[in-house]
Amino acid sequence: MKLKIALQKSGRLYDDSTSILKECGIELQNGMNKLLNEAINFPLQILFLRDDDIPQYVEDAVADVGIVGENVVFETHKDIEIIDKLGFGKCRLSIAVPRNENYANVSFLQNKKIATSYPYLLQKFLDENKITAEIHEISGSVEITTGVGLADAICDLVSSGSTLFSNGLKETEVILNSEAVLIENKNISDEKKIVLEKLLFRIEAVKKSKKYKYILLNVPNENLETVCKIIPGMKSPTVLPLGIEGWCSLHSVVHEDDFWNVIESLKENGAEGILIAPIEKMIL
Ligand code: PRT
Ligand code: ZN
Repeated sequence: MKLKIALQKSGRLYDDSTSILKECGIELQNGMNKLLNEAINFPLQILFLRDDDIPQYVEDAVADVGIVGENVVFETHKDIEIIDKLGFGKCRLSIAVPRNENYANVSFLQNKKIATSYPYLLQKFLDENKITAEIHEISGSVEITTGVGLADAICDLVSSGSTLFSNGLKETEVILNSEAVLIENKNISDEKKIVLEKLLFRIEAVKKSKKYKYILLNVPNENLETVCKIIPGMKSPTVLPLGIEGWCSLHSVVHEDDFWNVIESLKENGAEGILIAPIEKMIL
C-alpha cells in the first residue's frame, strides 16, 4: 500500500522537502511528469502542488500526508493533523508599519487599513486584541502597499527582515512563528499508517543527526570522569586508551545548541585534540 505525500511543486519549501526524502534514503524516479512521482525504493507516491492547496488535498485524502508551512496550515484551518515539525522554512507572520510611524502598541491599528495574504490569521489576531480594522486581502507584493497608499500597515511573512527594510517598514508584532511541518489526513488507513511510521522513523533519524555532532578528543585519565559528565553522549561516551601512558581518547555526541559552551568546558578540563564531525543519521 503506497502512502501519498504532497510537496510544494516549486518555491521555498521545494528543495528542503525533496532533500529530506533523499536523506531518508528515498529515491524518486527520473523522467516522470512534474506533478506526480513515485519512489523507486519506498512505498511512496509524491504529488507536487502549490503550497496553499496542500492542506485541502490532505483533508480530502487525495494525499495522505503533506509538507507545508504552519502559516498555511493555520491560515487554511483545514481538518488535518500536524504530526511533526521539520525544522526548515522558518519564518514569522508579522505586522509591519512604515518606519516613521509612532507605533506604541496594537491600538495603533484601530480603524486602519491592513494589507495581507493572511486574512484569517490577521482577523483572529485583531479580534483577540479587540481591534477593529479593515483587512485588504491581496495575493502578493504586500510590502509595497503602504508605499503606494493602499494600506496603513501590512501583515506578511518575514524571515531576514530585509524585504521590510528595503520597503521602509518596521516589524511591530509577531502573530505567528512558523516552520515546515508534516501534516496528516485524520482517517488514514492502518496499512498506510505502517508506511507512515517507517517514514517518520527515518525523518526523526535525519532530524536528530542534524542537531548533534560527533566529537572525539584526548583527555588525561585524572579528568576523565569530569569530561564524561560534560559529554555523556547517548548512553555513555566510548573511552579508549591512548598509546601513551595516562591519557585516553573519548568519543561522544554533542548537541548543537550548547556546542560552544561544551567545547569551552572541555578545554578547561584538559581536553586536547578535539575533532568534530557531522553525523549522517542518528538512531537512539
Ligand atoms: O507557488 P506556491 O503557492 O506554492 O508558493 P508561494 O509563493 O505561496 O510560497 P513560497 O514558495 O514563497 O513560500 C513557501 C513557504 O515558505 C511559506 O508558506 C512559508 O512557510 C515559508 N517561508 C519561509 C517564506 C519565507 N520564509 C519568506 N521569507 N515564505 C515567504 N517569504 C517571503 C515573504 O512573503 C516576503 O515577501 O519573503 C519575503 C520576506 O523575506 P525576508 O527574508 O526579506 O524577511
Ligand atoms: Zn502559496
